[in-house]
Amino acid sequence: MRRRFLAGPIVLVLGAALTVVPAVQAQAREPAAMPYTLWYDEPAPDTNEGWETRSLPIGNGAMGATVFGGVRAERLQFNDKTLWTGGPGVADYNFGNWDAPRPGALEGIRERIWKEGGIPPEDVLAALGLKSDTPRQRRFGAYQSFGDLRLAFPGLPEQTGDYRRRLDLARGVAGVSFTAGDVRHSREYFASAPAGVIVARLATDRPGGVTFTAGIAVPANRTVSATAERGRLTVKGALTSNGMAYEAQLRVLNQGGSRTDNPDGTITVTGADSVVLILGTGTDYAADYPTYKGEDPHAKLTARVDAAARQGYARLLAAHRADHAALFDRVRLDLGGSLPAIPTDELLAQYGNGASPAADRALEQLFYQYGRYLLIASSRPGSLPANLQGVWNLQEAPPWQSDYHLNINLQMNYWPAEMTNLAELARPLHDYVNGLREPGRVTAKQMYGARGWVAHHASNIFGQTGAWDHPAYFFPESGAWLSEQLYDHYRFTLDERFLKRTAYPIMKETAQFWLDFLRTDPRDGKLVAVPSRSPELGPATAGASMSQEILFQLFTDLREAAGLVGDRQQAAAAADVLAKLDPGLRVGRWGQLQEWKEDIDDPAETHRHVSHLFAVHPGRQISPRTTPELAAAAKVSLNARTDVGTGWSKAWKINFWARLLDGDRAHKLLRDQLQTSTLANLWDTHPPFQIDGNFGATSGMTEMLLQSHLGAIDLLPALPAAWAAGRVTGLRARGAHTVGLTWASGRLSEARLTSDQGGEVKLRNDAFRGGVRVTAGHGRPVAYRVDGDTVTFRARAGDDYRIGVIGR
Ligand code: FUC
Repeated sequence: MRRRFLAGPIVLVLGAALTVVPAVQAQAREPAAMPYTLWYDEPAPDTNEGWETRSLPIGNGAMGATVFGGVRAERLQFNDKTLWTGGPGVADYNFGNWDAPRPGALEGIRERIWKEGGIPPEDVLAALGLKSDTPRQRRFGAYQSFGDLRLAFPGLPEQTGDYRRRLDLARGVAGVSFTAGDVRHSREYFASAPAGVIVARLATDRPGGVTFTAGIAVPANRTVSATAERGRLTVKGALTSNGMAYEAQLRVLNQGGSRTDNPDGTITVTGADSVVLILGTGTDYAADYPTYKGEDPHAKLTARVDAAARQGYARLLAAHRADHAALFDRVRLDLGGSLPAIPTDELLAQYGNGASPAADRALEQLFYQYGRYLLIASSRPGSLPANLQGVWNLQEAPPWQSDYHLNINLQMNYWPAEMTNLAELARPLHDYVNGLREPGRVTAKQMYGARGWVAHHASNIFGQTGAWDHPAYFFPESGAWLSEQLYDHYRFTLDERFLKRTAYPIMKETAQFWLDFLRTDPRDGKLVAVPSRSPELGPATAGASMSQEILFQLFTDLREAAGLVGDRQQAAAAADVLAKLDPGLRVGRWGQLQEWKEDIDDPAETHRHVSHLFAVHPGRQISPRTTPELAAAAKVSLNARTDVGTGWSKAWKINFWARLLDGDRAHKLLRDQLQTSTLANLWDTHPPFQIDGNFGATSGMTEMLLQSHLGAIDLLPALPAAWAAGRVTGLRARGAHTVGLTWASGRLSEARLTSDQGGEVKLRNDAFRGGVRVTAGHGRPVAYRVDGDTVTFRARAGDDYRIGVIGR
């Protein structure tokens, strides 16, 4: 175990480390009527690996917890997204910037690149003055585990019957139940966004059956004091790294029995009928440059925990369920799946073995909704965005700091948000990007002598916008990529206020940086990024394809957005850049889409980043519908890269193949991801656990069913043979439309559409060639036009339209 727990003031009564539970009885199978439930017939082992592969996550955006489900020793490892080491609390924190400005430092590099074409990326770092920076980790910091809520039930037997541990995605509730002797025990856990706390209820079907001791253990990298007073357990202190103050409070509310505050800071309940636990956390972090420090968390935390305690369990649960369902229930997906009565780990293990296509479809449906569930649990307005592990982290030194990687990973986390009808959950991303501008201006000026703002390949919660010392990581394009995502939020929602106040100012300032950073390539007179790299591969060059594609998108979006907000000057300036900008699209000597401006792609390269296909997804420059030759080249590149890859890489490839309109190949990648990059708790694994692959897969599955990036709304654009019949409701399309689809025998039967704001709608599907009928709700006749595989009509805001395929 890497973690150490403080002995000191917290002495835990933990009972047996892990209860061995007999295999599930055949008669005690889970009812098949819970299509969105992950369930298991044993607890997660109380180890790091058990946490990663088997614990079950709950979260309310700001806080998260994972449920192990031990019978005699229950463990809820919990997190608060603001608890980080590093940052301004560390004396020499510098936001990743230089200590002294070095404008012009890159000019020599640029000269060399013009002459040599490509140079070792290490040379760029040397010119930037970045040496191998051991303090980096210390300054940059890492996301932390807050601690573990441990519940010890020493009176329970080793042997239990009918054990279940489950996570109900639709209700947003995790649970553990079993029989000990002839007493039925049940535990329920949820993370409430409205109440801002994690709630548990422990009960038995016999009065007086609940006896346990609760304690909170925290990692050793902080000071700690733990006290128990009148059923309130308080654990507080400060991180050694940066002095960040933290506090957790647990209220223990027993019905019946007795409760004792122990001098060691634990609380014992004896013989209660039921007990409600309310857990809250806080830190003195504030998303506020440059100190990132706010007030001590104690007062607000106490108020929050007490307010929740006053509500009582029934009201807390009802409010949570209503809040959760209002998001989760927006999308239904039926691929013809039918859940067999086997635990989820067995379902996963059997997936794709040919025995039960209906079980495979059920797992796919579950995995799809799990991506949505995880976003609901890890990204709520007012909290930081979902990081590399969402909101869940166990370690002091988590993989890649469990940070915000900006060269694909953070972006991928939010791919499903708009299209799966969770647009408001992207607000933490918008706020985060907005918050990078202020530190990013300093970085732009110090490192490049440029206006605007810049961030590089990874950031923390303390405004790190400077470059990292690693040669793989030179990526000033992150802000431009994030701008594309902000503008896409507008395209999906048509929220003009958001465009004017948030997206447009950010896009404009991002573009300002690029106007200063771009250079004219003396070889052909085109504007290129230099130095420029294809994430995390190859030499430092001028105009690597991904850089150019991202910038093409930025200036294209900017031109359009400037038109919308009436900024004519900016629209003209963006048009001017676009006329000179190298769009980054070239077909190379082996028919591939070139990854660099020079034709140097190695056909044997299988690197997980397939960056030059940004133009296919999430970009819009390449599609079989608009640029068939480039799309064919993209396929050549993608095939050369093979289908292997880390979890997120496979997920991205689902999106690519969907955009390339090859449903069977997209489905093959989904299958690969489930079979080789998915853990028993359905978390994506890089390896190790990394949540982007979950979000990327949900996005990819949606892209198979609906696309709207090219103007028309493309219905079932990449339907695989395996999904011959199905139904989906509640998807969102750009233009602020909600779309439902029904299909059978691999062909669309009917589409339903409602439009928030109305306007012209153009739908595309091959089946329209055979005839179509458009009707509106309330029997209103609708004028429509069929043209090949498209049907066009004017929608009225709020009306419900049916687009039926004739002959179906
Ligand atoms: C990028 C990827 C790695 C990993 C890390 C968090 O650097 O290349 O595979 O996903 O981010």
